[in-house]
Amino acid sequence: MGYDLEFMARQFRAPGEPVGIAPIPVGHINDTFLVTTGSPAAPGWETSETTPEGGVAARYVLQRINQIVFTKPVEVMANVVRITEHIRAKLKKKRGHSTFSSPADSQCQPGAPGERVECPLFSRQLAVLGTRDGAAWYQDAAGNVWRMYNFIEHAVTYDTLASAALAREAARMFGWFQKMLIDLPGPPLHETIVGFHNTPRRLERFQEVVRADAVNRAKAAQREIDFVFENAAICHVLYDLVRRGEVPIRIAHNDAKINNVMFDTSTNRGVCVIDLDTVMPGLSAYDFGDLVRTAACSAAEDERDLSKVAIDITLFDALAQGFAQETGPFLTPAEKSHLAFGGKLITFEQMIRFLTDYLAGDVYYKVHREGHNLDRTRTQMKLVQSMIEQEEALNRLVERAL
Ligand code: GN1
Ligand code: MG
Repeated sequence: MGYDLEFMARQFRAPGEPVGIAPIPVGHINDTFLVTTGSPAAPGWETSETTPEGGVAARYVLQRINQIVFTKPVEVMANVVRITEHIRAKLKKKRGHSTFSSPADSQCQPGAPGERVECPLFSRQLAVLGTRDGAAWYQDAAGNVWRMYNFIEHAVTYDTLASAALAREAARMFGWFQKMLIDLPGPPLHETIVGFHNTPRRLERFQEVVRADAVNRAKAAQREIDFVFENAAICHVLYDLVRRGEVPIRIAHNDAKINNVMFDTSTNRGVCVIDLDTVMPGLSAYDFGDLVRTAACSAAEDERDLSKVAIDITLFDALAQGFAQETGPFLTPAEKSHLAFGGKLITFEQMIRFLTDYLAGDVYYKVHREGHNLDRTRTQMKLVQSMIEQEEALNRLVERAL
């Protein structure tokens, strides 16, 4: 990579001097770094508001936006600023508080280990720290676009879940997120990735890649390729409903995978939703669907032992309840009756995306081993099969939850 990370960090209005910068190896798309600053009490941007520590902000998230994926990073940032400011402003009005115990390993001096700390709710949401020139992002000489967020302290993400209580809370958070954005003023958000959940189009692209078989991998994935063609009808259902105006388009997260929600380390309560680059017009079912894909099964997205991969009814039920708690009051009947279907759709779409990338030679997702995208494809396929087998039960659980 070879970026001058310290230079990048210095472009932003984080109070204090950067004293440590380390990669955070999460996400398949952007490059993410944790920036620690010294002399944290230096006067700076909104310090007392953005951190639970009352003005001693010390950790920040620095990201380089992947511009192969997000070709219009400026539009991404315009969306992100509107979204984060709207949510924070709404929470500020509510004046809610979040209480947690200060963990022993905290670098942010929120108090002695174990001490109860209280902070305003809005301060534990993502906020964009502008540059010293007042812009929301920084463009380096090579054209890379960088941004900085506050680091949400005393909170964790999970790549997989095994507890129904956490599943419920995760789904409640993504439901809450849709609710918070229902009254976002102004024009529609930019479509940061055009056709992101356009499943018919994803299917067409898949067909092209299979036909081209550019890196000669189709043979190794024949069973998976056949499965996609046999189940291709899944791709058209929601798309057709939207076209006929039968399901409303609203602001959705569109990447509601389980590790995009943060939980408080001491209470396990949901704190905030992160990874906002794909927040744009979408369907409620996309978010519920991505939750089902990533949280209704306790195996990892790239688990090789497929006997561990199946929809767990207890986790699914918890997701349905959590999501219904926040969205039940505003979803239309057509949205409600397609929530469970969203799980199958998004998982099938993800299977198509991983398989497309495998066949194209791993050009989109970061891969960490040979055949990584094919392993991911197989878990998604197994999940779709599991959802097809249990379809009636899943629909009933959503109905009951709503
Ligand atoms: C990517 O960046 P990350 O890991 O949160 C991807 C999602 C996929 C997901 C699969 C912009 O999300 O759409 O569902 O990987 N994001 C983009 O794990 O393509
Ligand atoms: Mg992410």
